[in-house]
Amino acid sequence: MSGEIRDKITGMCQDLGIPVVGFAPADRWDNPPFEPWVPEEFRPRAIYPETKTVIVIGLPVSLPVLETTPSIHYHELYRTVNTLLDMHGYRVAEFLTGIGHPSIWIPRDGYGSIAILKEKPVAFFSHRHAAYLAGLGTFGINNTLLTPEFGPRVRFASIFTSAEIPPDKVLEKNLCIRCMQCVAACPVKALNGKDYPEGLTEKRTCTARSEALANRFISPCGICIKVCPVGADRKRFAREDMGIYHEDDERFSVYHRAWKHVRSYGGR
Ligand code: B12
Repeated sequence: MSGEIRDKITGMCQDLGIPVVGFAPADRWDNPPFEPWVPEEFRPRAIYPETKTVIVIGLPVSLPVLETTPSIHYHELYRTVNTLLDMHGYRVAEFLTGIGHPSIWIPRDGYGSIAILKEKPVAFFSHRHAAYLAGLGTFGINNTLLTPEFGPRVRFASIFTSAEIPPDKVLEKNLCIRCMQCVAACPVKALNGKDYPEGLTEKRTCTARSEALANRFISPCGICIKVCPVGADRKRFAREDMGIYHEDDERFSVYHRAWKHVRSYGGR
């Protein structure tokens, strides 16, 4: 068990500007914390048998940009964060392989097109479950993983490594406050207000909305993560008053005008 490797990876993440990183032993997948759990063939050791530890990295989704959704601005942020996640994941894996611990990067998404998702709405590996087991957060009513720093406004990628690395503890306190703002705000009513995994999004409806927005170059949707009150980022951006998302709240009309402007350009 190498604390030295852990220090090297956390140092590397700091240098790369990755604010969220966690470590989970691969055997944690074999003790389901809830049901239904990730099926066997979706677990790290089934995918890469050498895996001893899964490293999960996370990059934040900037709240003021997300607030413009659906827009070209959020679309571009999403693409940029995705590219960085994949690049960083690749680099961490190659670094570990180079120092004698064979490792592989797992892409942040893992699907070719929305049309494919409509047929089969799952990827070969779930980063949310990995992030949960690496102690980075807990599941919310909105079906995403909420973190203390960024609430659900963080995207993940994972690295499977043959190195044994001291793990993080799974978070015990549920971060979701069950305020149901995500349920109320979902434009296609894809959330049913139950806890994960019973509250799983109506995947087809959610995917259909994503497809409609993609055809207009303004995907993804992201409204369920925009309205979540959890996360220290809200305070950082002075966004603790949720009245800001009520278009008829005059106090925030300057923001509403700004979002309307951004939404009017660059997409259809
Ligand atoms: C497919 C997908 C979508 C689809 C379908 C969404 C959906 N509701 O499932 C679309 C394109 C619509 C979508 C939308 C969004 N997504 Co998305 N998406 C994914 C993706 C690529 C795969 C998810 C997956 O397949 N997991 C694997 C299965 C095992 O998990 P599961 O579906 O929860 O399955 C459970 C149950 O169904 C049950 N189960 C019971 N029987 C069976 C049988 C089988 C065969 C399986 C597999 C499971 C199963 O067991 C499982 C465990 O509990 C992941 C990236 C990734 N590779 O992880 C991102 C990901 C989940 N998405 C993300 C985000 C942020 C979003 C959006 C907010 C859009 C956005 N970026 O603004 C919305 C949120 C929608 C929502 N509220 O759920 C983030 C979440 C980050 C976070 N903080 O949690 C991820 C992790 C991407 C990333 N790299 O960060 N997404």
